Amino acid sequence: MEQQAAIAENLVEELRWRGLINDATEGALDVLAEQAVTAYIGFDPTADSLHVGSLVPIMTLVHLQRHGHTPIALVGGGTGMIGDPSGKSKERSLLDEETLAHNLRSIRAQLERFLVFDGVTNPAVMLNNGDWLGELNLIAFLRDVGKHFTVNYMMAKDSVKSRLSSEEGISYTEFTYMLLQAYDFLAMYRSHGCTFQFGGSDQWGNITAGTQLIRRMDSGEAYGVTLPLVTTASGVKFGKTEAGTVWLDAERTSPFRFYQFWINTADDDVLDYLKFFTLLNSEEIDELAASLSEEPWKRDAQTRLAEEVTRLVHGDDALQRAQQATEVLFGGASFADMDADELLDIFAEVPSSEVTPEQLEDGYSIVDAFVDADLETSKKRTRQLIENGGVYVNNEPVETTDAALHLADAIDGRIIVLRKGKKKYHLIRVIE
Ligand code: 485
Repeated sequence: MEQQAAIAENLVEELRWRGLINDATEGALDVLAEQAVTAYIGFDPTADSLHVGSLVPIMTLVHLQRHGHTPIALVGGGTGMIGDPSGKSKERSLLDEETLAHNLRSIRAQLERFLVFDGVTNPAVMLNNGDWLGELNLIAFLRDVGKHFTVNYMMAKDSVKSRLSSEEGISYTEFTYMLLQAYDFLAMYRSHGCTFQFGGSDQWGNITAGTQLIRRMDSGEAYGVTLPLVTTASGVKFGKTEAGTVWLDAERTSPFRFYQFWINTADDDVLDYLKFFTLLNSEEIDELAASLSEEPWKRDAQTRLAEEVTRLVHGDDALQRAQQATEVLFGGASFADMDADELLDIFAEVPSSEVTPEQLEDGYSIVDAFVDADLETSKKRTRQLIENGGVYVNNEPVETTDAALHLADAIDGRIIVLRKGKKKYHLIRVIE
C-alpha cells in the first residue's frame, strides 16, 4: 500500500478520528499509542468473497501497518468448520471441506492485496488457524484449555445467552467456538508475540475469552479492540443494494457496480465513509466536507469516495473502466471499446426486449423499434424526435427518419442500445 503524507501521530489518534473504535479492554489504547505491537483480525471462510462490510477490519489492518505495527490477517480454516454463533440467531449449516478450501483460497487472495508482506520493517503476516486447530487433541484441549472456562462464564456471553432464550437453541459445536478463538489468540501470543485482537463489536465475547485465556495460562497481558458497525443514515443495511450484497470479488460485483454503490452514498453518510474506507487525511476530508455543504449537487465527496475505494479494491485499470462505463451510462459517451458483457452490466437495470437475427436481416426500422420498446407512443412522434436529434443507437445520434437497425449494429452480435434524449435507455438483445 502506498504511504500517504500527513498520517496521524499515532494509531489511536488516527482510529479515534476515523470513528473506528467501538470499545477496548482496559489499558488497550494506552499500550497501542505507545508501543509497536502485533495485532490480529480473524476472517472465517463462510463465503468465497469478502464484502464491503469487511472493509472496516481490512482498513484497520492497513492502518496498523502504516503506523508501524505488525498486522496478522488470520483466516479461519479451522474455526470455519465450526461456525461462530456471535450475532447469529440461527445455528449455521456446516460447510463441506471442498467449499471451505475454495473459500479460504479466495479470501486469502483478497486480503493479501491490502497488506505489505515484504520490503518493510513490519511485514504483514497471513496465518490459517486450521494449521494449529487441526492438530489439537481433544483430551489435551479439554484439560488444558477447557479447565479455564466455567460453563457459567460461557453462558453469560451474548452469543450464547441470546440463543439460550430462543427456541433455536445452540449446538455443543457452536457453544465451543469461543474456546477455539480464545485458543487462537493464545497460539499467536506464543508464536508471534501477538498481544492485540481487533474485530467487529459482535466479537467482543470471543476476544475477551482470549485475553482471559492468555492471562490464565501464560500470565500474559493481551488486549482487545472492537470496531463499530457501519450504519446508514436512512437505516437500510450497509453494503446491500437491490441486487444484493456488494462483494469485493469483481466476478460477483463488477468494478462498475462497485463504483456506483459508493457514488450513491447519501450526503449524510459520505463523510463518515471517507474516514472509514479511504486513507484520505483530515485536511483532504475537510475540503470535501466544504464542497458537500456549499455545492452538494456536485457530489465531489461521493465521487472521491468511489474513486478511492474502487482503486483500493480493484486497482487503477478497473477504476478507469468503471469511470468510462459511468460516462457511457450518464454522459452518453461512445461505446468505443466496451464489449457486450460490459455493456450488459452497464445497462443491467434498463428495460430490454429481444429480437432474432432474422428480424434484423432486412433491417428493423428505428421508428418501429422505438414504438415497440415503448420509448415513444407513435411513429410520428419518433420521426419528430429523430429530426430534433433526440434518438440514439449505441449512443450515436440517428440522422434520418428511415434509418434501420441491422445485425452489424449489434455489439458483439448480441446487443443494441436505444436511447431517447439524454438518458432514457432501452436494450435490445439479439437471441438465436
Ligand atoms: O481467532 C479467530 C478465528 C476466527 C475469527 C476471529 C478470530 C472469525 C470470527 N469469529 C468471525 O466470525 N468473524 C466474522 C467473519 O469472519 O465473517 C466477522 C465479524 C466482524 C469482523 C470481521 O469478521 O462478524 O465483526 O470482526 C473481521
